[in-house]
This record gives sequence, C-alpha cells and structure tokens, in this order.
Amino acid sequence: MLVSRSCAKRLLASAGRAARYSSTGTSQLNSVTEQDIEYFSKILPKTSIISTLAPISSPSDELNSFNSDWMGRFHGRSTTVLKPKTTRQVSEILKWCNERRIGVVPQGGNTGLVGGSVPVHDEVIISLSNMNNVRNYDPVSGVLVADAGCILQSLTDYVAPHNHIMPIDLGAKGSCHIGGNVATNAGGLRLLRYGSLHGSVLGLEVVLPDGSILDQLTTLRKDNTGYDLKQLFIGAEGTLGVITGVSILTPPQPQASNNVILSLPSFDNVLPLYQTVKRQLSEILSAFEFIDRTAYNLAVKHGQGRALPESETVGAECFILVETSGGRREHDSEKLLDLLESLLGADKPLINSGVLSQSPAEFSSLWALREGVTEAVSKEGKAYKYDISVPLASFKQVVDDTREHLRSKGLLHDKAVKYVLGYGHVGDGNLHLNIVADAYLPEITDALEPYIYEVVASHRGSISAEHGIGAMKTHALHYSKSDVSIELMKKIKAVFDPKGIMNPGKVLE
Ligand code: FAD
Ligand code: 2HG
Ligand code: ZN
Repeated sequence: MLVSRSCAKRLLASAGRAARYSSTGTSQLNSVTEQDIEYFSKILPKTSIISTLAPISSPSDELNSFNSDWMGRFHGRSTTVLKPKTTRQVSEILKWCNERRIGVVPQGGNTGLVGGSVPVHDEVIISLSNMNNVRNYDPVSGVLVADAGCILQSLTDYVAPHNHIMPIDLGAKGSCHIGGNVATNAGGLRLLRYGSLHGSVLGLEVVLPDGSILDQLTTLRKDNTGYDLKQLFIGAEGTLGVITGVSILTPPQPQASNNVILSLPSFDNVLPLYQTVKRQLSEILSAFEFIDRTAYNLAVKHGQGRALPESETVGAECFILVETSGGRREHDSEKLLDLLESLLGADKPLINSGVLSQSPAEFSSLWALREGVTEAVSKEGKAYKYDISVPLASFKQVVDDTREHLRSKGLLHDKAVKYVLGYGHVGDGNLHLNIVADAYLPEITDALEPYIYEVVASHRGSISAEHGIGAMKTHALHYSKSDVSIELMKKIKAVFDPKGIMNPGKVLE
C-alpha cells in the first residue's frame, strides 16, 4: 500500500504543526502524533500498528513488552510500534520519520542485553517480526538470503534438511532475529569455529534514515570493489539504518559432534588445559567454554540441563565444556577419548574428571548447563552484566576482585548483591561477569562503574566483547576507543543519519 505524494505532503504539514518536542540528548526529536498515525495507517494495515494514539488506540499494556528489555532493566515510553512486512514499507516509514524528525528504534527479538532495542524516550519502534521469509537458499554454495526478521532457530531448522547449519548459535536462538544478530555483531557459541559475522555475512539490504534502500544483498564470496559498506552496519546496533535483508554463508553440518564437561580443581588449570586441548584436538575443536562454580550451581538450581553426578563435581572450582565437530565419528571419538585418557593419566592432572555425552539428549543437556546460565541468573534476581574482553589469565582475578570490591563497599549481602559469577567464551577471550542482585540499585551501579571499566582499560581490553554498547555503555565508550576513533564514528553517523533519528541515545552519546 503506497501513499501519494500530495497526501504525504498534506499530512506532513499538519503533523508538523501538532508536534511537541522532546529532548534526546544530541538532537531535538518530535513525538509521534495522531497525524503520524494517520499517515502510517496508509502505509501499513491497521493490524500492523500498535499505538495508544487515535485512530488506533490500543490498550497501553500491548506496548509493554516492546518498551522493556529482556532483563527488565531498560524501559522506554514509545506510544507506537510499527510492523512492516516489506522493505518498501520500511522505506516509506523512515522517509516520513526523517522528514518529521521522529526517533526510530529498530527492534528484532528484543533479547539484547545492553538496552539497545528499547526507546530511551518515546521513539517509534519498528519491529521486524513480520519480515520473516527466507528469500533464497543455495544448498551448493550454502548461501542463505533471508529477511532480517527471521528467527535464528527457524533459519537453523530451514537449512538442516540441506545438511547445513547457521554459522552462529546463542542461548537466545528461539527469539533473536538474524537482523538483530547482525546489528549487534553477536558472537555466541560457534565463533571459535566459524569466526565473526564480519566474515560470514556476505551482503545486506539496509534502509537508510532518508528512506533510500542500500541494496548490497550480494551472494558473492569475493568482491573487492571499493569500500565494504556493509561492514559498517554489522555491529552498528541500528544507529545507521534498518537492516531488512541478510545474505549469509552457512557451513556444512559436521558429520559428528561430541561434547564433554571437564571439572577443574583450580582456575589456574584453564590456560594449560586450553593449550593441551588445542594441541590434541586441533581441527576438530569447535568450542571451549568456561563456567565458574557459582554459574554452574545456579544453572543446576534453576533446572538448566541435567546436573552432573555429584561425585564428578566435588572439589571443582570451575568447569570447561569442550565440543568437537568433525567429519568422521570414529576418528573424532578416538581423539576425544585419547585426550581424556592423557588428561586423567597425567602426573599432575589438570582436571578432576570429565562427563562425556553418550547420546544426542546428553549432548544437548551438557550444552544446556552452559547456555542456560543467563536464563538461570535472570530467575535468581536482577543481573548487572559486563561482557568484557580481558586476557584469559585474568578471568578469575577480575571476578574475585569485583566480589571483594563489593564486599568492601558493604554491598555483598542478601538485600543487595547475592552472587558475583563468571562464565564465557575462553576460546574468544570473552568473560561474562554477572553481578546478581535483588534489585537494580543506584548504589550497586555506582560501586560497579567506573570500577569495572577501569579494570578493563588497565588490561587494554574491551568493555563490550559481543553484546554491544546500546544505552548502557555510551558514557563508557572511551574506555575502549580513542578520542580519534569516537570522532570518526560521529562523522560516520552524521553521514548516514544527519538528523540523528536512528536509535538515538545508543552507541554514541
Ligand atoms: P534486539 O535485542 O531486538 O536488538 C538489539 C540491537 O540491534 C538494538 O540496538 C536494535 O536496535 C538493533 N536491531 C535489531 N534488529 C535490527 C535490524 N533489523 N536493523 C537494525 N538494527 C537492528 N549475544 C551474543 O553476542 N552472544 C551470546 O552468546 C548471547 N547469548 C544470549 C543468551 C540469552 C539467553 C540472551 C537473552 C541474550 C543473549 N545474547 C547473546 C544477546 C542477544 O541475544 C544478541 O545481542 C542478539 O544478537 C540480539 O538479537 P535480537 O534480534 O534480539 O535484537
Ligand atoms: C552467553 O555467552 C551470552 O551466554 C550471555 O553472551 C551472557 O548473560 C550474559 O552475561
Ligand atoms: Zn556470550
């Protein structure tokens, strides 16, 4: 449904008169008005608009889930959610919002952990959930072209009968969108094997704030024709445009996958273990994930996966999940068993024991212990999440020091912080430091920040290894990026989005 130019002009004029202004930090943006809703109703069917404004007048609770993030930490006040079905509709919406200076928040599965997917004020939310079709799949090259709103799990299911997998996997796969994954440059559990989305995304279709459609939806593996613009949108968190289509390389399904959870008497053994495992498993190693004792206990407490037999966890300070993926089952099993034998038979064993999966159900259950930590933490309380890159050797120190720091501030007790835990992707140098409290309290935030950012900076680490900056860390970007880098980022933002309508208050202050 397209709108005529004269009708758009008339509505634009009347909407402009009715506008009220709200501050969004860097620029003045307008609130959505009834005239805007009138215009959106000409682009979209009424069933694709949720708005408390007339003539739609939805009950306000219909907007709640769009205005709050997954953790219940960040809350917006949007009056309007638009659910376009086509790229053309996204283009019409953005063109209008740009002319009217209305802030826009692209929203995928709303599983982001840094408050990037919800408004800061009352921006309009563009939900990609109705753009969920596979456009093309080539089982020979493995190139998949899909709408940005496709749920990651549904794409995994789509390529499975063709004996392929998605190059990315994460605990939120049942809800997150491929567009959201690209917008956050999500890492996840397969990065060690398949690399980041900067490598596996071949092309993107993006609607820019002025409504123009940047069609870079190529399926080419090689294309060195000038600047690779698509890379700018990977990890831009919706601040440069709305991703509407993704072309991505899917790897062949490994013929055999195994996993084992190793229990370690001391964190000090993690690094030598990683070296040994890399050397012995070489090409079949596909994941090396870390869970500290507190994270393990919470996963078990909240029913994520099946608890390991008690005898295998006694005296364990932490756990490592090792996954192998390869071409021949017997070969891979033999290699893994050889590894376990040599680890357990060593003079000074690095591990106490190992629990090896024996069936697909056990394989999933072992993974669930690791993947389920985030879910378990959310059932336990409110989580402060720091997703950081620091040297592997300092993972435990950072967790322990943070706990002691909170203790020294008198905040480690039942009414404030209950747990400080660490887990994450050892193979990627990425620690997830979680602080679980009864509630989000200013005194806890003040104790944690800038304390943690300073620790990260002292290691020349990253304050966001994979979750992004969102609304949570805009003030802290300088701990990981130089002034020159931040200035260049601002210039790039101004080129794409001179009026500052795209996801205001996110990434850049
Ligand atoms: P949303 O949360 O909706 O949005 C995230 C950001 O992307 C926002 O800034 C939003 O504006 C922008 N955005 C979304 N869609 C578009 C689009 N089409 N165009 C432009 N911008 C867009 N993250 C990891 O990196 N690794 C993990 O292992 C991991 N595990 C997780 C496990 C759980 C249980 C949960 C809840 C989260 C996890 N996350 C992880 C975080 C989150 O799932 C990822 O960041 C994911 O990529 C977000 O996708 P989404 O569709 O939910 O995006
Ligand atoms: C993971 O690796 C995710 O499980 C989530 O990135 C981490 O919740 C977190 O802190
Ligand atoms: Zn992670």
